[in-house]
Amino acid sequence: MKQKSSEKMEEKAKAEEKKMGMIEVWLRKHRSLYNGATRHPLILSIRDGTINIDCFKTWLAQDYLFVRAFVPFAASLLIKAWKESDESGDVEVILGGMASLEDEISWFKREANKWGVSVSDVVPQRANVKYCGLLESLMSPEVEYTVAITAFWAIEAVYQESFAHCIEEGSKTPPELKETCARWGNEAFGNYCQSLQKIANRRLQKASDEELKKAEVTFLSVLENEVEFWNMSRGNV
Ligand code: HMH
Repeated sequence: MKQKSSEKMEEKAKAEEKKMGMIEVWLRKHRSLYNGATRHPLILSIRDGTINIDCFKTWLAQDYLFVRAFVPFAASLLIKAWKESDESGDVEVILGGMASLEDEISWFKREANKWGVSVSDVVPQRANVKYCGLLESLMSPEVEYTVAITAFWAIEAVYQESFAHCIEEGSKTPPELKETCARWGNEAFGNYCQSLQKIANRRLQKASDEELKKAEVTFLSVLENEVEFWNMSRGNV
């Protein structure tokens, strides 16, 4: 009897969490890892103007390759939204994100050129290979839309929060890096991340316990990969 009532309480707590929004629950639960990804020493060094420009160039070159791998992941997510989503509006949000990626790739090429970095000669480093491997695993049709959209949101949100921090009042970001920071730190990109978060929350609310667990593990995996990606750019491989 007692067993049953504690099970019931657990069910009730889970339902409460879902109502609140799983993303908010996870952000609270995993705050230190999330801060590790969004307030990394590399980001802090951009913000306080002490950045070693070679680290920035490494990041730029490696992120160009990452974004190229991010495009097919976005495409796979679009297919999942079309097939599995309960709301047709999801497709427009994802399609909007994909459309910006074309511009982003052109921007990377221009920016690299400006810094004397040759994008055709970039060799992916270990952390990049690993992160792109995660993206590829998430492209599998066996990965549920709910899990994939959670990952997609997390990937975009980490950059949004990181770079927005570099252009806040009082930041000392070098002028030549401000455009980079504004790419992800701007308000429109922030709103886009909010839309993704809303979609993820809506899906997670309807998810089974098993799906929820998978989405949470994937979220953590994204955060760990983001930290390693920043570490790599700083040269500590
Ligand atoms: C490593 N994470 C990394 N690169 C990016 N460009 C983004 C997230 C955001 O798109």
